[in-house]
Amino acid sequence: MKAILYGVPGSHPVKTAELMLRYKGIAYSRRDLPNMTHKHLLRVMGYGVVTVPVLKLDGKRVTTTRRIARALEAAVPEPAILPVDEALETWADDDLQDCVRQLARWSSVRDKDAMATFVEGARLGLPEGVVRASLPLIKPTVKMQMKVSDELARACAQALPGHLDRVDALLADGTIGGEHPNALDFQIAPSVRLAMCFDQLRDGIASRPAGGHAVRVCHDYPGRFRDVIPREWLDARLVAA
Ligand SMILES: N[C@@H](CCC(=O)N[C@@H](CS)C(=O)NCC(=O)O)C(=O)O
Repeated sequence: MKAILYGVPGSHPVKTAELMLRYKGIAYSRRDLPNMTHKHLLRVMGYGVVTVPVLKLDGKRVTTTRRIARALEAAVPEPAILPVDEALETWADDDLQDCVRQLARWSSVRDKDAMATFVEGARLGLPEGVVRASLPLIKPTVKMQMKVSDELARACAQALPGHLDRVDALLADGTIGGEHPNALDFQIAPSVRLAMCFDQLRDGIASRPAGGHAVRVCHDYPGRFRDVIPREWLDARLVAA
C-alpha cells in the first residue's frame, strides 16, 4: 500500500490523519505544503478542496479527516476505528477543531515568535533552518490570509471551556479514552493538544481529563504561543492558578 499524506506544518487535523495512519500500521510519507498557499496548490494537485489533510492512497485522492478515516478503515479493517457517533464526529471535526484553529490563527499574527515554533519536524522539502530563515519573507502573506477578527477569537476563547467539558464527559462515559482508540479519539486529541500550545492554557488543560487524554493519544505536538490572549477573554476555569 502506498500512502502520501499532504499537510501544512502545525495543523491539528493533519495530526489526526497521521495518528490514524500510525494506528492502522500503514507506512506513509508526509509532505507539507506552505501554509495558506496550500489552498491554491491543492486545486492544482487535483484534490478539489482547500483544506488539509489530503491523502493519496494507492493512487486514489482522499480528502478530509472524516473521509480519510473511512478510506483507512476500508483498506485496513483491523484495528477498527469506526463506527463512531456521527453527531459527535461532526462536533469534533467542525466545532472543536475550528474553535482552536481560529484562536491559533488569531494568535499567530500577534505572537511574532509563534510561527517558527510550529515548523519543527515539518516536511516542506527544505531543511528546517532554511524554512525558519525564510519566515520573515513569507509571514506577511501568511498573516494576510490568516485574518481572524477579535470578535471571533474572543468567541472561540469563550467557547473552549464548554468544548473541554464535553471532552471530559466523553472520557467519563467511555466514548473515548478506552483501551482501543477510535476515530473520535484521533479527532479530539490533536485539537486539545493545539490548545495546550498556549502558555496561558497549557497547565489548566493538563490538569483535567481532556489534557491527559490529549497527551496520551498525541504525545508529540510542536509549537508555542506566549501570553497573547487578553486575560478577560479567558474563563477562570481554563487558567491554572
Ligand atoms: N475539518 C476538515 C478541514 C480541515 C481544515 O480546515 N484544515 C485547515 C488547516 S488546520 C485548512 O486547510 N484550512 C484552509 C482554509 O481555511 O481555507 C478536516 O478535518 O479535514
